[in-house]
Amino acid sequence: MSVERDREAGLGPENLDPTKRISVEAVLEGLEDYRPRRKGWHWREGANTPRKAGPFQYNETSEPLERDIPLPAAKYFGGIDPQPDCVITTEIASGRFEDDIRRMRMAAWHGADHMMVIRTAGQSHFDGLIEGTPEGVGGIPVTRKQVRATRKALDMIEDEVGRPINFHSYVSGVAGPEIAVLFAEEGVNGAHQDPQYNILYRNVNMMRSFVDAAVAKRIIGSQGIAQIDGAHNANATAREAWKVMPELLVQHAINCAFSVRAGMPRGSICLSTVPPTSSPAPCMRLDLPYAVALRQLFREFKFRAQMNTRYVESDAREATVTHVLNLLMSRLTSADIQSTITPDEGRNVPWHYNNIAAVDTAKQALVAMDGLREMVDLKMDGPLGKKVREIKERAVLFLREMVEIGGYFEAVSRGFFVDSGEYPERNGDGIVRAPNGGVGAGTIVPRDPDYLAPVCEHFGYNNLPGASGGGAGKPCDLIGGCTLCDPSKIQFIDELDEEDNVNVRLGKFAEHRKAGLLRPEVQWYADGYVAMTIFLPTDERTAQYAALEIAKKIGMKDAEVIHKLAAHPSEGTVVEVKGILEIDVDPGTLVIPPKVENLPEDEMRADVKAHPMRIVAATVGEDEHSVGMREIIDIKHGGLEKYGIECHYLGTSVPVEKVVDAAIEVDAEAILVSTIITHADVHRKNMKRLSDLCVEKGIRDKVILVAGGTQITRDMAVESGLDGGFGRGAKGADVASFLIKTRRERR
Ligand code: Z98
Repeated sequence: MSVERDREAGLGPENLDPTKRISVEAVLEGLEDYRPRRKGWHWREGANTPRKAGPFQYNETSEPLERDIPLPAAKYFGGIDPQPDCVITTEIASGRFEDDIRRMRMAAWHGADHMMVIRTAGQSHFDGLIEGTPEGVGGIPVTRKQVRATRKALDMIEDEVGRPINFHSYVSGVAGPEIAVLFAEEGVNGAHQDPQYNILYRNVNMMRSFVDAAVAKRIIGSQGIAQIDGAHNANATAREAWKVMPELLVQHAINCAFSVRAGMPRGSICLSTVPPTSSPAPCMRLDLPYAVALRQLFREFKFRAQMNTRYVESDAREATVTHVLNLLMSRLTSADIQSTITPDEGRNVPWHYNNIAAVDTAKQALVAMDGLREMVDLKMDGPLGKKVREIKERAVLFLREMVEIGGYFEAVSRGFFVDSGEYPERNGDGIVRAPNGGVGAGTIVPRDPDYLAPVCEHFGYNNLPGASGGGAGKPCDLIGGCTLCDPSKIQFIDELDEEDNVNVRLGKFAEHRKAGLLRPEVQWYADGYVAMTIFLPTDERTAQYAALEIAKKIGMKDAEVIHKLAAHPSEGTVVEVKGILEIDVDPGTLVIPPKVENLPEDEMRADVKAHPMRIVAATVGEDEHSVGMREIIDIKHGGLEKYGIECHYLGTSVPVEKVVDAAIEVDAEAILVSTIITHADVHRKNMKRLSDLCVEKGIRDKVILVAGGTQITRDMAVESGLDGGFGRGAKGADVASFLIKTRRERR
């Protein structure tokens, strides 16, 4: 889309101001006429091109973002934010698109370019398209309004970060073809579609599911929408998840072959691969051969590396380790799309910051393993190669048996799939569906002689003369254009429920927003949720109830334990509690001290090298505290010595006079005193004494005077006649930066 059209559409970088939250009202304005500005999937630009970022060389990155939030440690490397070569997914299921788009914006800044929205209602349970965004029983379905608003917001966000962003949702259930058309019309870029999913997990009639899939896949494929299959669900559902490896290959094969036959380009077909197991299982022995077998068999297709969710528990640390091990698998084999579902899956806290944490985990691990495959080879002539072959053989035998007994439908009716035995072993606990049963059974009818497909891109034939693609024109010429060819024909129906719609939801907190109040939130604006980590010196069960009692005492509503971990059966337990705190803070009433920016580290070092600096330091008065001052000085912990400052440490309980004399003796440029004890205002007296003495001895103009201590503030030190003061949390870098800046000002 051209810049001019961007502007006409009210878009462009100027439309989103990084210092302000996205305006949902602006997104909703003119939504009825909004058209997606591009269709189809977008892979990252410039992958496989060697590039530099800061001091480093990378071989598996893509084009950098224009606006981003780098990993925390980036500050040591010039603030670089290298973007891995593969697309990074974040999965959102808050149910409210007006809040989802805010989370998408945050995730995009951290490096996600695949926003997967799964609605809170099983979409496959709807028999047709739903208008509005009702929150009724069963959760929220997908609707045109939320899809369009989300795509519009993403158009704004991608301008802001400088990278196209893929929007993704799910095409399933007997409304699948209608949803596929909706997604094609509205510029959705990726979709799950797998007829086996409907059959096994949603009990849709098997024939109906495949007929619908042909139609949906053809439409998805025609728009360049990327498709993700559903094989990973077998792993997530199976009792012993690692035993379904042969079946996973079979499920991928069925969906790939069917998709190609339905007219989908191979490059749009993504396998949803999942490392089948998790530690403490020896997962590399199983996950790596599985990943290799899959990539060998399905070379021509794309890989979406899902992370293992089957064994995700409530421990965010454990889930993150699983995620990182899965990312290692992605780097050792390949991934075109990297999923980042955790660490929230196991404890139902799909919150803003968990999405961000997982995106950062993927970015961090993938960038860390840049070039791994150039350095290590997978050794195929040992246990790896043997296991790869074994998995493939089991899968081929599975397929062969399926064909021998009469095909896929027969196999499903005999419970071949999601059986907990490792094929050819069977435990008889697979999912059984009857060929003539399930939702939509008996609904397949031959097309009428005068059948005309509702949109041009359609599986199979249109029976009207000139409509089957035989003539020069398009089938929809007969009806003056379909909605894919002429988007002005799309009917936009606004929300029908007067009480349950986005405007009502926004209205509830309109005053709150206007007043600029701040209330904690995790997924919806001002939802009030917070999480609290508590350690209690008792057993797990007592700790759980004690934690809830603490939550009650601090006024937390709806408190719930979301995680607990015994440190020892009786010594202690860690408990995480979530609950609601309806506390508002007016930022206008906050006293926020001005932010002091330290000089860059290199600049400090260069300054001290060019103009050597010497200081004396001591804990003054009758004060034996030494640790704080020594931490400020010590090179190991980033103290003054790190920047080349020569430090003369005089010890503790040093009289102020002695400190000043020492400064004169060594010709110090600064005197640093630590004063922790505050009894009878002794800290203020010591600071004042230091200043007075320096004046008396005629060195006040030559020395920078600094005090530190837990109770010291800058203002207090200045009031006492010193130049600077540092309190709790101060670091050597803060003091070094202050000294160098002050010296420059005096020069
Ligand atoms: C994922 N975290 O894959 P309902 N079709 C397929 C699916 O896998 C799913 C749906 C449809 C997982 C999310 N997968 C689970 C092939 C869901 C959606 O019933 O329409 O909501 O199912 O990203």
